[in-house]
Amino acid sequence: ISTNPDDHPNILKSDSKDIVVPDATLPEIIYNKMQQFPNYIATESAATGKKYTFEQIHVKSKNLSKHLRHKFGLKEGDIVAFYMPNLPEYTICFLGALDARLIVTTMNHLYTPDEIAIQIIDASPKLIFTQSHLLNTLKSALKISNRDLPTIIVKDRQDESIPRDTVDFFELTDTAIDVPDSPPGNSADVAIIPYSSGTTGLPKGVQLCHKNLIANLLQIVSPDFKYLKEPSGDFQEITPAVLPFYHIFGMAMNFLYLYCGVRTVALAKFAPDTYIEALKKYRPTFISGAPPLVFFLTSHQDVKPEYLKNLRNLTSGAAPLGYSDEEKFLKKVGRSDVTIFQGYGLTETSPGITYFNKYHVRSEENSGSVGKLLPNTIMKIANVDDPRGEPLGVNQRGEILIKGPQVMKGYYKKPQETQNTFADGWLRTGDIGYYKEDKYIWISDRLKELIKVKGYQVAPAELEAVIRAFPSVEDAAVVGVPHAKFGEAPRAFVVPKKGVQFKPEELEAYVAEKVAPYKKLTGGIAIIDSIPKNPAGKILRKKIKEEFL
Ligand code: 4UW
Repeated sequence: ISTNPDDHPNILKSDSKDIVVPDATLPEIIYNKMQQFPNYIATESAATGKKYTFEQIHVKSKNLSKHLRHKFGLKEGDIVAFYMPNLPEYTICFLGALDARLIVTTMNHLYTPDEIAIQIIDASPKLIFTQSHLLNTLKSALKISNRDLPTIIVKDRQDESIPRDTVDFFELTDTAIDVPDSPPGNSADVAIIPYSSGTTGLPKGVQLCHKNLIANLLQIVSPDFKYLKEPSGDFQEITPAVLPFYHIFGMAMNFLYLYCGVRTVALAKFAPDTYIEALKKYRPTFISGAPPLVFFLTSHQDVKPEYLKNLRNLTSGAAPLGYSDEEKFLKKVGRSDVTIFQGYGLTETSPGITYFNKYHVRSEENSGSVGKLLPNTIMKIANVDDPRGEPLGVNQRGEILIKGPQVMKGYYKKPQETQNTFADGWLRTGDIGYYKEDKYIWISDRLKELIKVKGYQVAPAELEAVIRAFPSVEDAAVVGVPHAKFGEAPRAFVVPKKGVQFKPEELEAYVAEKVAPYKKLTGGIAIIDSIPKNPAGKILRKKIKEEFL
């Protein structure tokens, strides 16, 4: 009889054979693999057509790595920030910084100065990569945070001049310097710090180590789950990349594409015309996105089935996609040999936890399932009031807790929040779900506050702080409401100050100015008399939903 509590019969284990996670760094693993297909195109810009082969990515990121250490004097463990849209050069920045043993923190290029300042203050980066058109916003953010940062400009075009007091990215990548390589890194070093609000409160830095990222990459390409084919002869997978590289889903996909030799066409933002243009021009073999992208492909009349004639796989995640949505998409494509994969994960798990494996059979019965556990991953369904208690069994709903090599080290400089997120070594996901006899997993609800708009994170606590700063507001609470196009949208419940004339449109405009577009109050504003709270002052979001929605 086992004394290991993880051998409890209710604890779900992966169906798939364990993988071995090598003791290495992410760039070592990727550089090594890229040598198998050096002359294929690795990435290019949809807007300018600028292209890089895998060999060029290797050489340029190595040059960048050396300059970061020698020109800027950065040392292992220093943090650098990326504040830019999806660009082919993003990949060079990533590999270069990680090869130099630096830590990367990423910011959405749509962030406002306030949002950027919060992350700059928290992460204290030593240098930032950005583009000329974002410089004014960055300057405002630096003023708010009372800092100055060496700034590297990734130009859209080689002949563009760069602003004063900034450094030209291409000057660094295109000139070799004769200095030794960085000393070898450690797989337990932190590699990236993306931000996530986790189960509660404001966005926090999620420390993901090289070994976490390598584990998740190798879990996804393990024999039961691998779906991308490596280049050979005339064949190469090609994908339009609109999932933003700053967010864990787009970021991990980008690492996966490099590892599998995929030609990645970077789109700086999602606009229907340019996206459709890219489909028409490149005829992708692979598309990844959140459900709103699948709905777009299905319903937009200018997305012609012939643009999808080479499509072999589509992957959807970050929010639920039902069987009927899959059916409609396949009907639109007019072929049944397109495989749809769904996955579930979190920033805190690098991000993959579950995925459809290659034995998956689409059926009404497993509609809405997020698939099965990746190798080396175990899951416990816990009573929501007692995460340390006896694990629940088949078909019983509770909070999903995870253990695996992809689970984060912890939140950056937040020991208390880190402690609250783990229960006896298990990561608390804040999601409610269950599994069936055949080990298929469903996410049925969300225990945590997080709102997902088009798959992106909106933290109610962050919006509430913005709303409370509006002069006529006494108190506020934000919850997610269902939205036909976005999945969810934030709705504000507001208590106006006594005797003050309150105009919701003014608050809406005020918030829109302070936050990135996807965080706007697109779910509406409702005026109420008081915000339901518990005696400790915690907002009772469930009660708000029950009472007012
Ligand atoms: N169904 C329902 C889903 C699903 C979901 C996530 O912003 P984060 O921290 O991270 C993400 C990660 C997305 C992702 C990871 C791995 C993967 O394979 C894949 O698809 C192929 C997507 O979005 O938000 C994490 C939260 O997002 C919700 C859930 O609440 C989770 O805690 N979420 N995926 N398939 N809900």
